[in-house]
Amino acid sequence: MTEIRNRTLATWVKDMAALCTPDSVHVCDGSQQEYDSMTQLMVDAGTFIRLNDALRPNSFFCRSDPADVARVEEFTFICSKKQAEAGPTNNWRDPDEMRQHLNGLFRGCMCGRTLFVIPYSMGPIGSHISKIGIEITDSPYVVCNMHIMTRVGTAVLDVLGDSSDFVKCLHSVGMPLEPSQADVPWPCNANNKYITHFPETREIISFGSGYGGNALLGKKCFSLRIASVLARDEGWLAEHMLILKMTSPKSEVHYVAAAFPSACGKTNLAMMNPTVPGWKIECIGDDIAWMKFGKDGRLYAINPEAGFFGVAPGTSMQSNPNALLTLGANSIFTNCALTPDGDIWWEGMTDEPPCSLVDWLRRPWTPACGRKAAHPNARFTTPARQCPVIAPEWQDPKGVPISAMLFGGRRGGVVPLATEALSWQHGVFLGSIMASEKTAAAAGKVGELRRDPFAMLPFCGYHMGDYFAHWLRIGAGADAAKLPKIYYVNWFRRSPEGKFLWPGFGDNSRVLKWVFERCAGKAEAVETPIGRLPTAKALDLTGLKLPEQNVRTLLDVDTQGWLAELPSIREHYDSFGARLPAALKTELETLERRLKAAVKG
Ligand code: TSX
Ligand code: MN
Repeated sequence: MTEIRNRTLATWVKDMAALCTPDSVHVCDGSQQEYDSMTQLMVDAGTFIRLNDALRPNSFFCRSDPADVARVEEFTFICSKKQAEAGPTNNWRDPDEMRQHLNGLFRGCMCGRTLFVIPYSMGPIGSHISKIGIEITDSPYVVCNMHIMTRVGTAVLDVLGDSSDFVKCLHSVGMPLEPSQADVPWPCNANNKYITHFPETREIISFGSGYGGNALLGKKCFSLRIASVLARDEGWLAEHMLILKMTSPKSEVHYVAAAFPSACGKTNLAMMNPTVPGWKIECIGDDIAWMKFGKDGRLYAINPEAGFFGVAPGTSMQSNPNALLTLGANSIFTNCALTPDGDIWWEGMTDEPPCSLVDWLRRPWTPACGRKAAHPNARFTTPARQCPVIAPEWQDPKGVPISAMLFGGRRGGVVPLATEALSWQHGVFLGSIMASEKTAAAAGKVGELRRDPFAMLPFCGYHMGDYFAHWLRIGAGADAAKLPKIYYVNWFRRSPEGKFLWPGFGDNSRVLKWVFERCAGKAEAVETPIGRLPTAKALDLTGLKLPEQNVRTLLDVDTQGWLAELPSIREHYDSFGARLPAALKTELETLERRLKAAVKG
């Protein structure tokens, strides 16, 4: 077994083993053999079902406890010394009190289980933008998923050497076993979930849940909540953004990063097939971007992840063929449905559902039964390297230079198809007021407007007002000509009858083409009170047959609509109190002035 020579790590592992009292300790080497033995272990335990090898080689189906199906924001805590540091968007607990409480929960919590030590790198091993985490967990499901989602193993320990520069991530499903107690397929502690972050000491402690973002601690917990604090302190950006590469027919290249709230199709955009002839789009990442300034003054991004942990329902050959092609082998499917021939299915995967299935709750299912076969938050875990449109440089340790950043949301009205920010500061303003209308999937009234600044509301590890200030500082300290241009986009504008005005999906490449040509200084735009909009001529709509009225609405500046929205933006801003940067208040006032001047004409 892999040996731990790092003294800080060895001491921590010894201490945690003494606290959690597992039956054994396994240090992960990251090998294929380790992955295979771990999946077999779970097949034997009844946690995994091996899928039909002829249809989906080396892939597994898994159902969670119905009480453990999603991230639990109400039990997610930022444990900074001062409550004010966590800000109004986070749950806060005193770090000493939380540690004491967690100590009680972790005492003996791994009885009857193996303690796994997972050394992992977020980002290509050895990249100057990458960071190392060590996750201690009692969940083999977590080990398998971390194998896909991060770079795991001995090579990480080699890079770490004797440094103590790693994020300690402690995780337990919180269900110790008595000597003769049989395990369950999905152990968890449904009534005792704690997802806790200690930004000052760069630690993560998670108890009670085995699911996704609660348990795969490299993702939301490290790469966003803890990394956002590191980024603030070290002068870089840790963002909830996809990264894509766009290549023109003349082989010119621009890289774009984009932030969207949930249910806007971020993964679909990250790997879409463009409809504009001759243009190519390739994927660098679908969820997280870490960005640092290079020596040339440009902002370089890496995808810290190595896989996709995507929402399965709605993923089809129509909405995202490249995701489905990625999923052809070596993948884990959680809370999907099982077909009679040993494959998986979910709502929206095919036009016609199969005649019979076993659903995510282990019950027989038919199309007529009136229930969903897959949980709406069912997930696939799949290696990024298998994506047919993964960019060859997706693991380049230098990262890729970002030319443009997109912000967006799901808006039936008011917000045009695309708007270019007038400046970095105006772009930060647009990011800070990002909003999306609720879909049926989440709690709250359908159609209700929810602000989700930079799509970071659940993921910023410190005060959101300070986060806005950090974004402004990044811009102020940079060469403005080398900063990415910022855009606000909306694929979801509707007609008064409720029909989508924009075809979306691959046709979003038409908007990206305009963005690309703006970056190249070639495309036209008109300055309006809300920013620079494409002219109808500047948007390549050839072959679309889009009614002229649609184009007019999509590119219309709804002055009255924007004016009507100002009170809601003001209320949003008031929630950040004195830590809201004055520059953003100024942007809001300037916007109001420009809108009112437009009304007077
Ligand atoms: O992912 C989406 N994107 C981004 C794709 C690159 N979706 C799926 C919903 C989010 C999970 C979209 N839905 C997009 C979109 O751009 N646009 C829409 C709205 C829409 C839905 C269906 C149609 C058109 C627009 N259908 C037809 O026009 C036939
Ligand atoms: Mn995400």
